[in-house]
Amino acid sequence: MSYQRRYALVRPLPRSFSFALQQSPAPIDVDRAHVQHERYTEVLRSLVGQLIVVPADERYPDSCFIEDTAILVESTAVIARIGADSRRGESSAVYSVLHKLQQIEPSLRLHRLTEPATLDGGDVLQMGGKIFVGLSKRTNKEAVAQLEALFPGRVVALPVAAGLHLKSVLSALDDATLLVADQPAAHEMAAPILAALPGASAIHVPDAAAANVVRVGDAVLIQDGFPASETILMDAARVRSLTVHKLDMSELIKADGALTCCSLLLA
Ligand code: CIR
Repeated sequence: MSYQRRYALVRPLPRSFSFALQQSPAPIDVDRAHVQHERYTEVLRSLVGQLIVVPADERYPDSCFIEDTAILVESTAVIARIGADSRRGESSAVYSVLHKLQQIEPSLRLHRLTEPATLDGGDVLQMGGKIFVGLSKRTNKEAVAQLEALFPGRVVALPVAAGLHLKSVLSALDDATLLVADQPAAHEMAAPILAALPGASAIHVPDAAAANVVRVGDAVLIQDGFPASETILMDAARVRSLTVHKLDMSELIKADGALTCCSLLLA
């Protein structure tokens, strides 16, 4: 399968990012976070057909984590109801941008999850034609039911036993390769995914943050600053002839952000 993406949506980091939600409070250097996010944006711009920038919004400190606002499955966009109250309003600007995109992409269909569903895009992993949904503090069973109605036979729900989101500890390098943090809870989460995908296998990395990568075309974005995981990821990339882009996202990690969370990718 092709991992090419025609569009990527990103949302610039607001100055209010210093008030982003954090599982473990740590002071954030917003200037540095801004530089890290800009670099991420520029790398992505070089890899996709068109980069769409959703306007920043100071009212939402976490809004750079645009992945949580929607899930894009082929030509269908499902607008999420984000689990955290303080973030719920983030989805409307993304809806507006996608609605506008329909003018040039008429095949793009838009749906909205409705109350009482809550879902963060970070809890959704698409791999091998399946849609894995992590049941977490942010994502509930009602969201799973609404997704099942939209994508019959493709949705697999599983509990999030570690990390904020499903993809806080795992991600897809390709349709047959799951990257998984080498910790018991992450192994537990990976098991139903691998069971649902015959022929798929896991690559384990010691650092949870490094288990989250973004695959675009023949390139992969990985976290800088995790040397033990990097050796494993570089090897996996070399075997698959992938170009590696290393990104330092240390300030975004303080707000529990991973690489996938800073973009929405449309095939
Ligand atoms: C939050 O707690 O919602 C944000 N501080 C982090 C969201 C990260 N999103 C993601 O991994 N998809």
